[in-house]
Amino acid sequence: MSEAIVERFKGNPILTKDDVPYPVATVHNAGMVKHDGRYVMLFRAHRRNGRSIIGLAESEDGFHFRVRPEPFMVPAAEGIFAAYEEFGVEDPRICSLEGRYLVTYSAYSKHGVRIGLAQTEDFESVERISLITEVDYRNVVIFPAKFNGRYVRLDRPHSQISPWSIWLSYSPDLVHWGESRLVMKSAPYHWDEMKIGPGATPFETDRGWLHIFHGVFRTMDGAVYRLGVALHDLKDPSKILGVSDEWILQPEDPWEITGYVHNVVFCCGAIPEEDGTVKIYWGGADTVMCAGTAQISNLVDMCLEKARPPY
Ligand code: M1P
Repeated sequence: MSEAIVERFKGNPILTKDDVPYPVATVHNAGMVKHDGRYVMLFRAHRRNGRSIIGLAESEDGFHFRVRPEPFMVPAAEGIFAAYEEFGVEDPRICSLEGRYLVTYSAYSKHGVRIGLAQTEDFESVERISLITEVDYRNVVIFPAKFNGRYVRLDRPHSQISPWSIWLSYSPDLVHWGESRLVMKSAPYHWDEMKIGPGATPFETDRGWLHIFHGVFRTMDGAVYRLGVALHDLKDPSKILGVSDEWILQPEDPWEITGYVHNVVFCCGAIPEEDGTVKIYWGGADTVMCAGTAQISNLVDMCLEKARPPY
C-alpha cells in the first residue's frame, strides 16, 4: 500500500527547457513566492556552456507557468559580484520580509561557491546587496521574520571531516552574519547519511516553523537526493522541535530518476495555502521543475511523532 505524503501534480513536469523562450539546457531548483496574488518562480537554468542563470516564470494557479522573455539574473558583469559569479548563479530562494523579496543564490566562480543576496520589490528589477558568506557554502535560506530584532538564516557550510550539516546564523543588517551554530546533522546509515542542506524558505505553522530540506544517500549507483521535514521553535528557530525520521519525497517519476543528474528531487521553494495545504516545488534530476501538494498538519505530525534526533 502506498500512502503518499506529497501528492504529485498529474501534469508534472510543470516546466521544462522547451517552455523557455531563450536557449537553456535545464530548468530546475526554483525559489517560489506569491506576489500580488500570482505565483512567482525563480528557476535555475543551465546555459549551453554549462553555467547557470536564473529565469522567472509566473502563474495564476501555481501549476501552469509562463516564462518571461528575458532571464531575471545572469552573472554580474562588473564590481565585486562579477569576480564571484563568473561561473554562474544557482539555486535561488525567495524570502518575503519587510515589504521586499530577498533572494539568496549560489555564486559560482574559480574561487569556489559562496552565497549572494539580492532584493526586489516587484520582480521587475533586482538589486544585489552583498556576498554574505565566504566560499564552500550553498543552500542559504532566510527566515521570513525577525527574531529579537535580528535576521536569521539556515546555512550549509562544507566540511571535510563531518558530513555537510545545517547551521544557523544571525544578522542585525543582512550583511554581517555571526553567532553561527550547528542545528542539524545527517543520521548514520539513514536516507540523509551523506549530507543534508536547507531547502525551501521555512514557513510558519501553529506548531512551529516548518522547513523542507534535502538529504543525500550514497549508493553503489551514485547519490540519491530526497526531501525531509524539520520543525523549528516559533520564538527560537535555533531550537529544533523535531526532524522526521522518514523522507517525504524520493525520486520516482522518470524525469526525477533520469536527467542531467540522476535520482534527484531538490527543493528551493514551497507555498503554504490558506486551506491547510502546501504546494511543494522541486527540481527533477537537475533537469525539469515539478510540483506537488501536502497537508501541512501531516508534515508537522511527521516531525513530532516520527522524530529522530536533530544530531
Ligand atoms: O545535483 C544535485 C544538487 O547538487 C548540489 O546540491 P548539494 O550541494 O546540496 O548537494 C547543487 O549543485 C544543486 O544545485 C544540485 O541540484
